[in-house]
Amino acid sequence: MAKIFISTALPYANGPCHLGHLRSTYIPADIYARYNRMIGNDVLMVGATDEHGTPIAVRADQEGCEPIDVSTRYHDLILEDIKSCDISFDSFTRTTDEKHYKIAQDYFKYLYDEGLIYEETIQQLYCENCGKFLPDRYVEGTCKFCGADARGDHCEACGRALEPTELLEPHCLTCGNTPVIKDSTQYFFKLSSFQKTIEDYIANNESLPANVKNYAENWLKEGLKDWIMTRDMKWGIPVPIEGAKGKIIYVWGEAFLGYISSAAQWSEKSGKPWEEYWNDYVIHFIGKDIIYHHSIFWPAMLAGHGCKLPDNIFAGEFLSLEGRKMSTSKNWVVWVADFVKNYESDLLRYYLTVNAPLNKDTDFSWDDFQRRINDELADVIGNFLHRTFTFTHKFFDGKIPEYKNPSEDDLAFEKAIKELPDKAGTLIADMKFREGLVEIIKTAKAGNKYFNDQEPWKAVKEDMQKAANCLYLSNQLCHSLAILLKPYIPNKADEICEIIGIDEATNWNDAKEFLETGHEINKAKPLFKKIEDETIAKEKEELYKNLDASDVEDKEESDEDKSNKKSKQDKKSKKDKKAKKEDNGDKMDLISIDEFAKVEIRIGEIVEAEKIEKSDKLLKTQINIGEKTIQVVAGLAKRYAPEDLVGRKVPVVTNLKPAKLFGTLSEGMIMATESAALLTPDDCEVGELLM
Ligand code: B3M
Ligand code: ZN
Repeated sequence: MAKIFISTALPYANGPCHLGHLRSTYIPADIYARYNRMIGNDVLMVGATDEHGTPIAVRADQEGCEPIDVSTRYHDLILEDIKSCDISFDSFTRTTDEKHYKIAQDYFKYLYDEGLIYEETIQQLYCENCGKFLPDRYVEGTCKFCGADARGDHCEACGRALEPTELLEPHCLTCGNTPVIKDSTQYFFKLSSFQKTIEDYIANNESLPANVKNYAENWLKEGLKDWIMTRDMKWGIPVPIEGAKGKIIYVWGEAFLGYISSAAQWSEKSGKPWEEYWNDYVIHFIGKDIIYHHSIFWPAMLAGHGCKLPDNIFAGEFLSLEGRKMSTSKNWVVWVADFVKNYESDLLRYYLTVNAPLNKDTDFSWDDFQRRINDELADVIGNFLHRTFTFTHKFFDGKIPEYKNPSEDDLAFEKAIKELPDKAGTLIADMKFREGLVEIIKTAKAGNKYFNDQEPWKAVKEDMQKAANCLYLSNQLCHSLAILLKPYIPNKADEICEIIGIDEATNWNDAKEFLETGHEINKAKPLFKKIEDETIAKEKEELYKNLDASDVEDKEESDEDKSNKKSKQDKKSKKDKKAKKEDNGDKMDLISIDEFAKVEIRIGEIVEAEKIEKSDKLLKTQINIGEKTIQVVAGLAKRYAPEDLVGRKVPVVTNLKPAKLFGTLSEGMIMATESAALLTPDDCEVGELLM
């Protein structure tokens, strides 16, 4: 049994949580924590709010209140957000706690006494109009490295930590004046002396993910410079050195200690030493914008103190919203608190996990959210659970039937059920949370197919044992889902356990045990409600209200936008496209295998086809794609009569966003040539997935 110290980046207490916080940090950390507890590891998961720093002080200035008022308000809201999403912290504290002050000051003093922090008089920006120094966010200007607009402490565009004096064309945030340069004595951390230590740490740590490694290596190439650890301002933890009056520890010089102070508070209550967890295995979950701090500053501060360095740093990439960069100032954001008012938080946990691997930027779109919830949670998982439970009640008195003389199909399905816990578990342990979930969904899909193939509704009349075997195994998969879904969607998992009539899942390996014949289950109840089109339309209307015309024009384009736009332009005229091709020789835009892999193509069988009124090109078709039938509008009418199409097998793109064509819903696309000739995959099975 391992002891695992899990931390989540400390959000600044100057705003509530939005979907980005959940996606990059809290949800992955929670899945990892819950899974590890379920396999018997001893987990300590800690977090806190980061209450110091200029953003909070600036906000308090703007609101005419004290910084502690601002940070308390948001600490409380953040705590609510976290609870509402069932993030299973063992300790969630705040950096204005007394204990945090003490730990941070002792740490600083230790480094100072070791000679790793030294004093130096430097030039700082000073606003003569406001009569104060302008650290960090009190000043804005242009990043000298990349030319983007930047704040005094950090450039969002290139991700670098900055010194205010490194800004070009600086101006005071409070009054807009150009600051002057003035001498001030500050305390520096000898970061430069850790160059080799950090290089070795990054190079030799096998667990660090590629994004963290790459960023860190690039920065290390520039050579580490000593780092100012103090500020001339009021809001913060006083520098614990005589003669440093009026100075505070820079927020990044103490926020990391929040991991430790949160754990130390937990130790006080639990009586268990947090150090045992740190010294066994420690992993930090963060957003990608703070890789620099966690891969360089923090390990150096730890090394300076003779502490063990983090075993792993997991950095979630960014989430955009409806194809645009999220912006709290423009209200282009979905707040967690608003979301959970209307939807169960498990839906959000599901969507933000399954949407994309965490090491890739991705987008939250309301339509896609609806599609995934309806098509995957409701149609695949919900449907499988529901039909199994209702059938068991209808034909087997609510009891798990006897399993005898299994057929080949039964044996294959039994094998898939038995293999699932290890398959999904290995992926989660390997930080592949999405892939673990996809494996679970895939098995439920296979469950639906098995159920269809066995046709237990017929078998009860003709071959009772066949129906019994089908329901025996289907219930075993339901049991397994109740356990394996727990790290992902804990409430739903508990509800499934309740129906099956077992205790809430706490042990991952219970999913390998089968329920006994005769075990009685409770009545089914609907677990996943479909989200209506109108509901989504309303969400979009609310959100898009926040965009004004100028936003539309100077919209920051995400890659997805660009490619959407591009594909629209490309489709605009085939002539254009051809001309472009000739112009460029063969320089067409290439797509990566990853992009291509996003397209799901299945073999479908057209079961119905009819003309669409007022269109001479379009046909409305119903296509059986294995586990369900979808409606697809296809431009085949000029070449085929509807009756000629019925019974034909065709490749179908099955994961397109549904759209309306001539007022008719289309949930996929039949693949055909430019001249509307069908491709004929005669040798394939219906439902088969193309690789
Ligand atoms: N508060 C920045 C952020 O919220 C900072 C993280 C501190 S983690 C020790 O992204
Ligand atoms: Zn000023």
